[in-house]
Amino acid sequence: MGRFDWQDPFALDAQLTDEERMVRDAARAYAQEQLLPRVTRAFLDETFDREIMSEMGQLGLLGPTIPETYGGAGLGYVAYGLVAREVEAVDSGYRSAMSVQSSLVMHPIHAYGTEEQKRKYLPKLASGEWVGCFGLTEPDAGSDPGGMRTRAVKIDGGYKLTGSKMWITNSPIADVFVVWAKSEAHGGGIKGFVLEKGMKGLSAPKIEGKLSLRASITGEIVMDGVEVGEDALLPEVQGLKGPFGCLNRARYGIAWGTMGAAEACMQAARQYTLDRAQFGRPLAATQLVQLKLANMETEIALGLQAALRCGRMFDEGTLAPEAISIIKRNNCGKALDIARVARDMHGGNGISAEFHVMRHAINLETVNTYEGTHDVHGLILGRAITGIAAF
Ligand code: TGC
Ligand code: FAD
Repeated sequence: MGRFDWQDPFALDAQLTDEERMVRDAARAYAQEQLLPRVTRAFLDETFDREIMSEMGQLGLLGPTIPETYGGAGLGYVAYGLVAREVEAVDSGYRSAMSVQSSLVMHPIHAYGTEEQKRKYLPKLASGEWVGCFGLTEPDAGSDPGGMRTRAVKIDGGYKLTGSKMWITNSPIADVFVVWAKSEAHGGGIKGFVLEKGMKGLSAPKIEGKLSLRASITGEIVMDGVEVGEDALLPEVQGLKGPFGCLNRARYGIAWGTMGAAEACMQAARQYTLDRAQFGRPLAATQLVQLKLANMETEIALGLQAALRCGRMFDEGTLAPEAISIIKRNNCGKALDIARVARDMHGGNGISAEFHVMRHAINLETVNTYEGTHDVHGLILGRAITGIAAF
């Protein structure tokens, strides 16, 4: 029989390649040494340090699955997931910035763009010289993006875009905007466009006063008759499968990332209850506390193993979107429960920024909602199980 390691109960480490372990260790060192020391201040002040994108770029954490020819690291999806886990162990907002750049901006340009678009945008996005954002959600179209109102109208030599996008990660600091619009010239079908900061009619006001994901910057995208050339169109995809192809990747990364946040909360709760004594003994010596830790341990072990399996299937080309819904939904929901319980186990200290657990819990409220809410992923699975769409 083997020896039980509570920090790695199913020997996840042994299921990784040397390269994957190396990437994980580099991401862990960066997250713990460079991100952790500044996150509390950033969260309290509601600021995102733009420098983080350049640092991540230098380490090869942006677009890690994009081929090296375009500035990416040419890694597999397990390595991508491992990076998300390490970054989100510090803060879901930092993982957000990274996921958007990699899966929602670099991926569509790589998968649906022209050779010129790839050469123009990908190396600068990979290095963090440019920041990207992804505009799908609108004020009146969230869970149902097919109801979007943004329109692209054909003009001489290009298109004119009008509409607005809401809740867009990174938009106020973005240089590059991947936006989705219904295009008359394409039979009203949804097409992707790459816009650039400074275009006439384009603005991206910041959304202030978020109580969650405060270390990530979020804004609107307002397009007031933005005129772009033909070269702004992503020619290789039409319809919702374009944005969904990007979301598949980001949702998969979130399944890993949320387990990183959950692990951080569990480790904090374990240490806190070992150190803190009440009624003459450590809190960790009580049955209730041990049961809570055992529940956390179980959900994290299962969630990570499922994410790893999906990563291997992603690399083999056999992963179905519905399987991603299982892990996105399960791992977000479980991480949110774990963070709330860890907050409770810290007692009064649990509400202090210094102990990190409440920041994770309130961040995970957003993560449970974006990229398809917990219930919408339930409905995606319900449709797959019954053959009936209940949206
Ligand atoms: P439906 O009829 O199901 O599908 C329309 C077309 O899309 C195809 N498709 C997919 N393709 C690839 N991957 C997937 N996961 C796909 N899901 C659907 C489908 O085959 C079809 O293709 P075709 O060729 O037949 O046209 O579309 P629906 O309108 O009924 O969709 C319903 C539903 C619930 C599945 C969908 O609307 C949904 O997923 N809603 C959630 C919206 C969402 O996730 N928004 C995310 C916005 S981005 C974001 O939150 C970024 S946060 C980033 C961060 O900071 O980390
Ligand atoms: P709604 O769709 O209005 O949902 C409200 C509630 O109704 C939810 O509980 C939902 O589960 C439920 N509901 C919806 N439909 C049904 C149904 N048919 N049956 C039962 N219940 C239903 N979007 C982007 O495009 N790009 C980004 O970068 C981005 N970043 C974000 C960052 C943050 C901080 C946040 C909060 C959001 C971000 N989003 C982004 C938007 C996000 O994807 C949406 O908020 C999400 O898809 C939900 O849409 P909604 O907010 O309009 O909620």
